[in-house]
Amino acid sequence: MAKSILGIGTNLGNKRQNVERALLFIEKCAGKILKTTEIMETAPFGVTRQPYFLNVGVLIETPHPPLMLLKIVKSMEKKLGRFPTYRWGPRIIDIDILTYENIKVRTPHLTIPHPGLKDRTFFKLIVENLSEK
Ligand code: PH2
Ligand code: MG
Ligand code: MG
Repeated sequence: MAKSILGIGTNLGNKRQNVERALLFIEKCAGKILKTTEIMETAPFGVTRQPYFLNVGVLIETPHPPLMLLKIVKSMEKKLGRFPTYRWGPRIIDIDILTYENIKVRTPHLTIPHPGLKDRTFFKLIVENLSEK
């Protein structure tokens, strides 16, 4: 079993419901939820002319290795109704793998720790809040 921190983001439709549904999917498909952060209202990063986001962090205990976890996350996003827009554009749901144990991963489709940790305050807050001291 491994611990991983996921970041959920949503800025389309019923955002609170999107978060609730994502948490149910995560518990069902990705691993046991150990802890979540508060739901944060955040200003859009990257492309600023779009609705504000709800972001929440989730610490899970998962049996799945990183690339398998990515596959599961992508399939959950699809089941939750995500459709393609553009880079940094609006989305019903986005589930990102922020950390996975202390492991570094670098493949064309997955980088861990998430590259956005460098410049997104809400990602930093999530990881600080959910990392065990
Ligand atoms: N995700 C993005 C782009 N911009 N802004 C906020 N506030 N929250 C996000 O989760 C977010 C974003 C691309 O994944
Ligand atoms: Mg993202
Ligand atoms: Mg994503």
